[in-house]
Amino acid sequence: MSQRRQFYPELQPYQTGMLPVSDGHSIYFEESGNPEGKPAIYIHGGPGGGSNSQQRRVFDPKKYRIILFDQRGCGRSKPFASLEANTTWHLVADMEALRQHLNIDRWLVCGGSWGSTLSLAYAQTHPEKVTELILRGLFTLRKSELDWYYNGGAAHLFPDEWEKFVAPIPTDEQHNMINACYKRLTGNDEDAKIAVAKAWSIWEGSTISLLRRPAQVAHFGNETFATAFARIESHYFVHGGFFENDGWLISNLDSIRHIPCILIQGRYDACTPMTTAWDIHKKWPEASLKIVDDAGHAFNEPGIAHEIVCATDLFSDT
Ligand code: STX
Repeated sequence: MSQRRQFYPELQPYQTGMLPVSDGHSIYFEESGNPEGKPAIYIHGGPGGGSNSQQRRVFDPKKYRIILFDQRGCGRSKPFASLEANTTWHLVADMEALRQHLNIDRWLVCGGSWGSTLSLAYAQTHPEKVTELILRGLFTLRKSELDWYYNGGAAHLFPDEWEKFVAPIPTDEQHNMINACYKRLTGNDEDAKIAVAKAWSIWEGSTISLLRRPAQVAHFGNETFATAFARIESHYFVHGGFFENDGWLISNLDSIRHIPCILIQGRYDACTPMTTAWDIHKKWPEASLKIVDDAGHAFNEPGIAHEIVCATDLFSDT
C-alpha cells in the first residue's frame, strides 16, 4: 500500500465566537486556516458529540477557510445538553444563520456519521449553498440503522461491550434500549442519568474503531461529554431524526445529485454499517464511493483520514 496521507498539522483558530440563534440557544463557532481561502464547514457527529481540534486538520490551511461549530446543546454551545428546540431542522437553520453571519455565499460541506446525516439534510434544504459534499461513515437514521446499533445487531460483534451497555437497564426493558435510556436520560434520578449516559457513550466509544483504543473509551466515559452525547443522541433517535418518514433522506437524493460528492466508508464500520453508503451509492452513482478495507467508523482511522484529506485536496482548487 502506498504512503497514506495524514491530517494537516495542528492549528489554532484565528477567530472564535458565540452566535445567538433561536429559542435561547447560542452556538460556538470558530474559523481557522486562510481567511481568504475557500469556505468549508465541518459538521461533527453524535448528534451531541461536539467539534474538536482534530477536525480542523482535514483541510489544507493555506487553501481553506475552515469553519467548525458545536451543534445546539453540546460542546461549548449553550445551554448545555438542552433538548428544547433541538431538532435537525433547527440545526439546518443554525448552519444558515452561521453562513450568513460569516458572509459566505457557498461552502464545501464535510461531515461524518451524524455529520453526514446533517450534511445531507442541509444540502437537500439549501442545495444552492453547497459547492461540494464529503461524507464519511454514512448514516441516515433509518429504523434499520438504529436497530442494528442499539437493538442487537452490533451486539453480535461486541457481546462484552453490549453487556456493559445494557447493565444499568432492567432486563424487561432491554429489548428497546433507545427508549429505556431516553427515559432515564430525561428523568429526575440524577444517579441513573449519569450511569446510563456513561454506559451509552462508552458503548459508542468502544465500538467505533476497528482496533480498540483505551483513550477513546475514557474520553467517551467523561461525565460531561457523555451527558450531552447520550441525551442528545437518544432524543434525536426516539424522534426518528425529525424526518417526515423513515428513509426520507435517501428518498430525496435527486435534489442534490448535481453536487460533486465523495462518500467515504469503512468496510468494518460496526456503528453505521456500509449498507447505508451502498444504498446511497446505488441511488447516486455520480458520487464517488471510497471503501476503506481496513477501517471501522472513526474519522481518524488511518485509511479514513487518508481518504478525507485526499477528498478535501481534490476540491481545494475548484
Ligand atoms: N452516532 C454516530 C455518530 O454520529 C450513532 C458518532 N459516533 N461517534 C461520534 O459521532 C463522535 C466520535 C463524533 C463523537
